[in-house]
Amino acid sequence: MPRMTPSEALVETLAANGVTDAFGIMGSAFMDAMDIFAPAGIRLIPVVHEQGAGHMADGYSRVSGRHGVCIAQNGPGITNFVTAIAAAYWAHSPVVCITPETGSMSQGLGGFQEAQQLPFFETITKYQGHVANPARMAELTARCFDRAMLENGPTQLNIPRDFFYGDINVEIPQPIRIERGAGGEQSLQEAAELLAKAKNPVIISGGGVVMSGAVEECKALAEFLGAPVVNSYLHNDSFPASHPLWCGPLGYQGSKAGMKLISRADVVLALGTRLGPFGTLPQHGLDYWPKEAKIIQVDCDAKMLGLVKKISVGICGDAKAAAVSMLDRLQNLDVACLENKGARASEIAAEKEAWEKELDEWIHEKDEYSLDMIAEQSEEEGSFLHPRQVLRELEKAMPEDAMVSTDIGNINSVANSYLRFEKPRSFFAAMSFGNCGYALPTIIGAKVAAPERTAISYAGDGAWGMSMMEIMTCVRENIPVTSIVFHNRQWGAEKKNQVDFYNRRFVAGDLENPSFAAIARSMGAEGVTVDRLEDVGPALKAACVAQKEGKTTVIEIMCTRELGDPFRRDALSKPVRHLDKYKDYC
Ligand SMILES: Cc1ncc(C[n+]2csc(CCOP(=O)(O)OP(=O)(O)O)c2C)c(N)n1
Ligand SMILES: [Mg+2]
Repeated sequence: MPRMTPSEALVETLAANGVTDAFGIMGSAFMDAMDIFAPAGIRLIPVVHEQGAGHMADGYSRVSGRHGVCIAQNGPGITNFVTAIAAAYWAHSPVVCITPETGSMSQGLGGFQEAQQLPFFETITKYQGHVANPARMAELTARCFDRAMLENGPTQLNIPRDFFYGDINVEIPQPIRIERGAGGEQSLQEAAELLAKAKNPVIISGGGVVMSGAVEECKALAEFLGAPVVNSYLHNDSFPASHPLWCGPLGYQGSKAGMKLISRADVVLALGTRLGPFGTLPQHGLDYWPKEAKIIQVDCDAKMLGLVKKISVGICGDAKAAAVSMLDRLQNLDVACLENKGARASEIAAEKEAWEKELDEWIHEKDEYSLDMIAEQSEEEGSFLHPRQVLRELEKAMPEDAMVSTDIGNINSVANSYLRFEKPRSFFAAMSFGNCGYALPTIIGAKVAAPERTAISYAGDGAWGMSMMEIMTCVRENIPVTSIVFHNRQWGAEKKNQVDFYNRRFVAGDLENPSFAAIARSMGAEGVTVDRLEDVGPALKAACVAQKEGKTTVIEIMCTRELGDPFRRDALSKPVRHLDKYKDYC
């Protein structure tokens, strides 16, 4: 067996897994390995904050389907990763988080930058490899890479910092990539028979369709059945928006057309989705989940089957292989819904047309608070745009090859109705973890993996404040992106709860901001402020052209303080106060 140091074993295993980019901040803990990254073909992209590195690794993996890798200094560098790894966990991203730890000879003595690093990540990783002996460096590194792919999620490689040194004899393991099958024969047959009997089948195309590259197969199945296809929440890129059967996303601020159509389904095929609880909450006053329908759920993680929604058939399999198998089986069956295909096609077209018309006419929010804000702001100096109109203009100006990341916030959520994609691996929302500060670093990672595509991030002004320093990474490392900031001078999404439940008692909700365009310029990027509707589209288009020429641009759009529907009415209730001194706070 070849003789090498553990540092060499680590780096060789990274190379064997095809790693060409890693994100992080340098540190003494792993300097010995970092020293030989370049000759191994690995670029370490230095970031401003390790949370950014974790999100970049996430974005990198989401666009490429390859591993994202992040690494940092033991202790504080590693605790800075926690939020990003939790986000990657809920985005099902194969991120390998390398966490050098305090030295094995001093752990427990309370030395410098000491922490127990495994517990931090225990419930937000699919696997934790702890290098308890330097001779196992290659084996455990390889396992972290294998498991991240096998289980679609982040893994942690924890390395006591003294274990980078010494001499070991080791063979570098070859990656183990396990092919997934379509699922159990019997369940696939039951599913096909259910679909064959359906009069009104509807398909939910989920993240698994994107990850398994199953859009074409989903399309073939949908076309055969004439079934409307809705995107699962925040997977708007799981079916081409120009397709006549596409009906838009379910979930918060999703498509009314999709919701109405699924509410009438007798059989739902949930393809490549865990049917997460947040993604099917009532919206637009529609409690659309078809409680009487038979549900067929396909997920590659058997533990997700029937977890949230009652199902009739659960298929543990790859979305692509399962779609192919179900279509094959349907060819040999009498398929009831072929008889009413024409009528259903007209129904789909009519619902979509009605929703587009509603969106076109929905230029601002009409609730009392929003109307008050619009009136109040018309008296203020400066001009402020209605977010919905801005979002429509951005949609129209969006380049075809765009990758878009979105943050958490009211305007970002409203954006769900206006974000449409033609191809998968294009939309990177802050998924179920829902952390503000996600969008910019994630799109930077995506741009590193796909430099030929146009990278665009959306963020509200609050979330932007948490993440905007990574614009320095764009400039320093020549990773051009285009960032839209919805400047409404408030933590809007949370303020909406104070409007709905706390009688407009605003606590800590307002933001007096500097000019984000000026900050962008001082970081070496272009900065543009937009306060006229007609400038929105041209500003985005110009920034995308500049991006092709290597320029990062921040477009700050001045928006009114109006607010769309809240995240979730189900999670709050009207305040109850028993003590006299709080009696006015009801
Ligand atoms: C890290 C983190 N902190 C706090 C929250 C709670 N939160 C959710 S949305 C939101 C407001 C976002 O404000 P902004 O980014 O300005 O967007 P807006 O809602 O105004 O459009 C906050 C504070 C969160 N989701 N993540
Ligand atoms: Mg805001």
